[in-house]
Amino acid sequence: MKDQICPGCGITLQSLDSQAPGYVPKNKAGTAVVCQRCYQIKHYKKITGERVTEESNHQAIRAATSKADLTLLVADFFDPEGSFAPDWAELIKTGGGQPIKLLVNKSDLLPPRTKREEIEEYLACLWQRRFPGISLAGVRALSAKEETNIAAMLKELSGLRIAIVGAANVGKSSLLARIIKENGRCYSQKSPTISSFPGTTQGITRWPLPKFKIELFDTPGLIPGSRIGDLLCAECSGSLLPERKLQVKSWELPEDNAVLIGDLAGVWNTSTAAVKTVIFSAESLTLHWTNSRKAEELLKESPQWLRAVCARDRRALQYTEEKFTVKPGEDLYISGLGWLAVKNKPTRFRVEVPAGVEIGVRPSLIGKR
Ligand SMILES: Nc1nc2c(ncn2[C@@H]2O[C@H](COP(=O)(O)OP(=O)(O)OP(=O)(O)O)[C@@H](O)[C@H]2O)c(=O)[nH]1
Ligand SMILES: [Mg+2]
Ligand SMILES: [Zn+2]
Ligand SMILES: [Zn+2]
Repeated sequence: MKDQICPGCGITLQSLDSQAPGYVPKNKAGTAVVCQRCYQIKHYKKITGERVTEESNHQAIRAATSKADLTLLVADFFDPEGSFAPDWAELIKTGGGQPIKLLVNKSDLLPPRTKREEIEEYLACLWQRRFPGISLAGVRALSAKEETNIAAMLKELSGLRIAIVGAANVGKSSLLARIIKENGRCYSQKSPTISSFPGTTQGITRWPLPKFKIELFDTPGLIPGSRIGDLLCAECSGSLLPERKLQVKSWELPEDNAVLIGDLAGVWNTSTAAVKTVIFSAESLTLHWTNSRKAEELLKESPQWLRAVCARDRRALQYTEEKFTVKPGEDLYISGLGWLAVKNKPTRFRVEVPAGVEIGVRPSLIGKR
């Protein structure tokens, strides 16, 4: 079994340590299709064992991009900031100067009428700000889940070896699975492991696809550490991913009132007037509007009906407070959780979020700028 790779996640298989990555029971060795971890994910939707280190992820990405002619960097439109951690610049810049294309995934979640071009333009601008000096050879918004025209996209990549890289959970393996499906039957026994747990892919897997005359490398996802999910256990992190169209809720929020985003964050209107707000978040989160004092209490008490994560994760979160003024045409974003836009006038907000989560004000991601 020496140097045998799990086709689901790319880890080197071993039968010596059941707790270490790549474990396959001895009696299954040789016949096992995937490692025990992939097996548990695929059949029981459970995650077991330790994750490989971030250093090992970096090594895998360096190895894959150095072998490839092109890098496809996958981003999640729902969390642009969490898709581009500024300290990845050195890693993303390929040694041989191979071109980099940006794919903005999960566009099936966009509210109706939002144009994909808007998202493409937005993420290309953010790219320039976060990775100055690293140019993009193209950007395209798509949905690994629902894309109907992958073949057209792949035509222009014919003849290339391509490394798929990006943050954990943006949908790299899902995109690969979509392409494999389109390629035809020869890979029906094998497919990359996909799950809502961050860190599903643990090493490099290689996929020659004769129909499209391309060879793809899937790689482990990077963990920026600044997304809300990065502070949670794998199950809770996955449960915060939006699965259907985003929840978009409008409120006339009076002064001294607040909106709670589950029991994970609170946004207080500290201006002297009411403001029309729009919140974009995953459909699974309870959004609750109440007065200032009640909001404080609820965020502290974290009642079951508001609860978004397990009690253990919730206890470990340390809260911090920041203040922002948000103008029409801007969003107040909380990485991995969603964002709030204001409609009629600039408004001051006080925000309580778990320390370590990136928050800030940006030009509106969706809607007129
Ligand atoms: N709505 C939607 N969900 C998607 C899409 N692509 C992937 N997902 C979901 O995103 C989650 C992560 O998908 P993966 O393909 O495992 O992501 P990954 O980038 O390979 O993650 P790692 O292997 O952990 O780095 C899963 O719950 C997928 O179902 C998409 O186009 N739309
Ligand atoms: Mg993956
Ligand atoms: Zn595996
Ligand atoms: Zn948890």
